[in-house]
Order: sequence, then structure tokens, then C-alpha cells
Amino acid sequence: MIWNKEQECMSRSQLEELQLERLKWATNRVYNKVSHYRAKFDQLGILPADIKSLDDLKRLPFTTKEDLRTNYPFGLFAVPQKEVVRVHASSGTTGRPVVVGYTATDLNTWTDLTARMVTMAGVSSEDVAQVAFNYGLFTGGFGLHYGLERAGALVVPASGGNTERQIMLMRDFGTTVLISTPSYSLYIAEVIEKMGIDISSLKLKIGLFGGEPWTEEMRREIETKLKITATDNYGLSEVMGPGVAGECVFKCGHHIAEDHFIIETIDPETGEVLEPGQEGELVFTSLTKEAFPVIRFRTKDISCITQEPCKCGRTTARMRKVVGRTDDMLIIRGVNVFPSQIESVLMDIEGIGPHYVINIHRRNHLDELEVVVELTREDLLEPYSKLEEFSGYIRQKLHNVLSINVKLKIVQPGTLERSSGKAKRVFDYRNL
Ligand code: DLL
Repeated sequence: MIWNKEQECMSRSQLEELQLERLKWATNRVYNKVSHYRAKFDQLGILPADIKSLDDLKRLPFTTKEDLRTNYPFGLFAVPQKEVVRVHASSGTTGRPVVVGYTATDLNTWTDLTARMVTMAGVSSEDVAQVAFNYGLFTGGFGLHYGLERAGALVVPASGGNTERQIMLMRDFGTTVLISTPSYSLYIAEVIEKMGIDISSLKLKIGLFGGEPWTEEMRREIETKLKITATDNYGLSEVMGPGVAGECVFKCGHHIAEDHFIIETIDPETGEVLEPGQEGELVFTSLTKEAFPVIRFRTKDISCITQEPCKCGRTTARMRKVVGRTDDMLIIRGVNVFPSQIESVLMDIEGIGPHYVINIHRRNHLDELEVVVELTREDLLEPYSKLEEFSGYIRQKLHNVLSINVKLKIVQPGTLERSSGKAKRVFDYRNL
């Protein structure tokens, strides 16, 4: 089903015409209303009037997370504070968070885009949708909540945590759609099993997962455990929140809301704009946002874009699932390692659970990569010789993919910390 055919199925030329018109509007606004952008434009000697084609976008300055932090909290707002009706903040791990604002019109657009996104994934007014994202400064809870309501679903605003209660609600209310981080959905699956509930007795059929990277292997695991179709959706507070892009039922890349955002991929080293199909850092420009517009925001997320038509009939460009960030990459003894590579290997090993932790230490000037994995069954702990053999097998598999030796720690089922939000898996103790 398509939420708004007129907007989602435009021809490329129609879409580009709309984008250009909106880009002109957006650059004019930031130049005239936000001193930070005016200064940056002036530095490059570019004026809004110089934007004559979409190609001129690349002449505009990039915006980085640092720019947003420096202007904490409200320095980049393009409307007077009295017109801002909501703020959210990004999940910054260190230092000041990034605060983003919305006017009433922005909220309406956001709701429309999340409604579009959930419809794409197969949600309709027949569904009971349980939102297990936190409601708060994080954009996940409220963002999905209003979109699901607009799509007509019965929304259960469970918020994050209290897993047994989540499951009780699922059972009693007949929840058909689960909205959470992918890692939390696996924890829910685990608790369902522990509670002795037969998964087939629940009505769950769709998972709308996002907020953190997850591999295809993890998707298979979730689909098998929860007996659902698991869809991925992507977004970020700086650009809007969830609803920026999401998978349709064919799960072949995320449809991007291109009528509201222009997406570019760039070479993260040089800033050069790449062609569709080439992998690089995603950069977003908002076209319609009033309170918190962004020009060429560098996300650090790595993906690539395709404009190939999709079987669902939507004509919007799609981005490949994001499985890594430019700042996610670990350099261990000179070798580049992405956490997603480790996840892919672990997920394919029978007997190892989906929860894992990656620790990096530097001992005697040498980097050491430790992967902590959890067994799925107690009986795998014995006999010791078998466990040793198993450990050697896992180390070998990791070595095959990463080309470095990994220190492996195997822990008992249920030992590693579960999170009801975004999972924190990588701990780098090297003080680089
Ligand atoms: O995580 C927005 C969101 C909420 C999206 C719920 C989807 C569902 P932030 O907290 O600002 O916003 O974090 C944004 O999370 O730059 C990515 O690195 C990562 N991320 C978000 N969704 C995905 C995804 C929300 N589906 C940052 N796959 C982004 C991979 C994702 N990474």
C-alpha cells in the first residue's frame, strides 16, 4: 500500500523540479535567519541566488555535528522561539547533546513522513502497534507514535523497558506490530521464551526496527525467533528523526523521503560527491523544515544510493541498509575492522547468542581485540575440551573475515547486559 501516491511515485524530473524549488526556499531561509549559515555561505562567497540547479548544491558548505554542538542549545533555530513547539535531542554519548526543534508545521510533516514509512512496511488501520522506544528527548518514541496514529493503527505507547510487561501487553492487546531497536526485539524474544510463552500464540507479524545498525544475519535471527517480517528504518534527530527513510515490504533498501530531503553520498576524506551506487558518507539537506533546517549535514553513516525502480511502485531513491559509520571503524594494529563484520560472523554460529561485546585494549603498545560472546545453552559449557574446540572454531571464523587474531571470551547464557534502547557494544579502552 502507498500512503501518498502523488508524492511517492513522482517522475524523476517532477521530483527534481520540486526539490530545486524547495532548495531555493531553504537556502534563502537559512541565509536570512541563521547567522551560522550566513557566515559559512559568506566565507565561500556563495549567495542563495547562486542556487540555479540541483547541481549547485555541492557549492554549499557542509554542516557537521560539531557545528550543531557549538550552537547548543538553540543557536541554529530559524524561527523565533515562540514558534517552536517541541524539542528533541540526539543521543550524544559524550559532551553536549544536539538539540533540535520543530514548529507545528514541522511536526505535521514529520507525522506524515512516519505514516508514510510505516505504511510502506505494511502497517495499516487493522494493526495494533506497540511502541517500545523511549518517549522522551529521543525521537524514536514520539516520532513513530504520531505516524502510526496517522496511519490509523491502534497505538500502544508502551515506551522502553519493563520487558515482561511489554510481553503481557502484546499478548493481551493482540499486538501485531512491534516498534523497537533490533537489539531490544531480541531481548524481548528471549524473555518470551523464558516466560514459557509459545510465540505462535502471539499475533505479532511485523517488526519496525531502527535507531541502530544491524546486519542481515541479525534480521534472519529476529525473523526466526519472533516469527515476523522484520523491516528496517533509518533516521536521525538532526535531520528529523525516524521517517527519513525506511524499507517497504520488499526490503531492498530504504526509500528516502526525497521530496523533503536531498541525500548525497560523499567521499568522507575529500568531501567529493559520489555517483549513485558508490559507497560513501550520507549527507542530508532538509528542504521543508522550518525550525531546524540543515544544509548538507554530514551523518558519518556509510551507505550507497540507487535510483533503480522498486517493485513496490515508489520512485524515490533508496539507500542501502546502514551497517557502519565512518567513526565506527576500529583500527586494530593497522587493520580496519567494522563491528558489523564481527556481528555477521557471530550470527552465523550455532550456539552463540545475538548479544556480544567488543573490547579493545592497548597492552604493551599492542592493540588487543577481545570479543565477548554468550552461549545460548548451558550444556555447551561442558565438557571443557568441547568448549575449547568451540572457542577455537569461533576464533578461526573471526580470523578468516578480519585477518587478525581475536581474543575470545565465552560467557554463560544471560550474562551480557541487555538494553531496551540502542545497544552499546563497543568499548575502546585505548584512549586514542
Ligand atoms: O536514532 C532516529 C531513529 C529512531 C531512527 C528510531 C529510526 C528509528 P539519533 O538518536 O539521532 O536518531 O541517532 C541517529 O543512529 O546517524 C545512525 O548512525 C543510527 N541509526 C538510526 N537508524 C539506523 C538504522 C535516531 N536503521 C543515528 N540503521 C544515525 C543503522 C541507524 N543506523
